[in-house]
Amino acid sequence: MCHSDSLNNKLSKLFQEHENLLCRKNIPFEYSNGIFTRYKYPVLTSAHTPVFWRYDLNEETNPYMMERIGMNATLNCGAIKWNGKYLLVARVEGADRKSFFAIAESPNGIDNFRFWDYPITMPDDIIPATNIYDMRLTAHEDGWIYGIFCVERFDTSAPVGNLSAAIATAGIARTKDLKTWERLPDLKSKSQQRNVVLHPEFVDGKYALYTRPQDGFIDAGTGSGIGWALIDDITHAEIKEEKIIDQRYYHTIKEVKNGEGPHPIKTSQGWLHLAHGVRVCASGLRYVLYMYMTSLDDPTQIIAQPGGYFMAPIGEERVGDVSNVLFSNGWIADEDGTVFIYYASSDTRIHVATSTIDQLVDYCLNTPVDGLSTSASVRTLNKLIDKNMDFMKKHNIMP
Ligand code: BGC
Ligand code: BMA
Repeated sequence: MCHSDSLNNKLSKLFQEHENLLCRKNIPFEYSNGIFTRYKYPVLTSAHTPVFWRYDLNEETNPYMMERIGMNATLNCGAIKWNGKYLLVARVEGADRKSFFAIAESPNGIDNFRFWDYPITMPDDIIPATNIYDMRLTAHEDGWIYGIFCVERFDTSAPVGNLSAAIATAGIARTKDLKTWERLPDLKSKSQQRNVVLHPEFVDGKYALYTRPQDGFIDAGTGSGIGWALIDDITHAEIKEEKIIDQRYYHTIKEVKNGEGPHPIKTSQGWLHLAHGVRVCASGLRYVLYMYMTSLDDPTQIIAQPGGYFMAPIGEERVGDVSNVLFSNGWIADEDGTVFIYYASSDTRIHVATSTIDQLVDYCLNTPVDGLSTSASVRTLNKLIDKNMDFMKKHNIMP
């Protein structure tokens, strides 16, 4: 009796604490650079996963009421507005290092995210995957919602004893209700692929993919960057020709690797893109987010390239399982022009930042490009200072 009472107490405490976390109101940070607003709390953490995913609630089979299945992190989510709700397809990583996809839903996009009862049971391709992650969602004009994600398998050609060698491919699945997913064959490509994203519209009557060809599993290798490929048949997707539309440069935030984030947002002035850029430093790889725009007439042509990063990790965002990483593969453009940017920090938790389409377009069109050298950067800076000096003189403003 006494036992059950204390068990009931434990259970109700677990549920209560969980409920408190889920219902916690998020608070925008007052300080902002004018481009976007960050929020105080992450929108999803491993603690947001349902209590009944982690605990066996039955006292007879779990007398100590211990966690039976550990959840390690929630990260890199796809995002979509669906029946008036803000949905994230999160990459949930268990304590066993396997990732899977699970949907969390919020009424307002900034807090109150709650996981659906079951994760997504993703059907396997012919060769089962060891891991899947980082889904990009695209509600395509063909009427399906596609999820394209990274599929990782062991590289069976690796030398004996090398248990880290892997092969990355793009998995493709589609759905009409986000519950039942039809798995299509993985993308056929000459190189390994990660960060593959489906463009929402047909281009020349074909499906269009943003790609990221890579020589090895980690190494982006020769000449790569964000690529573009037209696909004849999405149910047997194959890259026949691929061209790089956003390349990497020496001594920039995307020197080592870059990859498309979520699919671009269509605006009256062009396609608005969010991507990640990687550079290498003594502490490892540093991942930041950057933006660019492409032309509505020809989505392979870049029309705006703001220099430097758009967002980089700050404060607690800097630390996690893979520190010094911001990664985004999901955003939602609302009917009123608000943009909810969902980004994960250090492969551990998911945050939101808000902005508007107008602000982001202004950011892209009016942030100076990276001149690729220190002299160019100082020239650009001096130009702005000169302009402001004139302005301050004219208006009698004392700094
Ligand atoms: C991890 C990914 C990572 C990739 C490359 C995978 O095994 O799950 O998070 O991006 O390796 O480092
Ligand atoms: C990658 C991505 C992400 C991850 C990042 C940092 O290559 O695909 O899954 O956030 O590495 O570990």
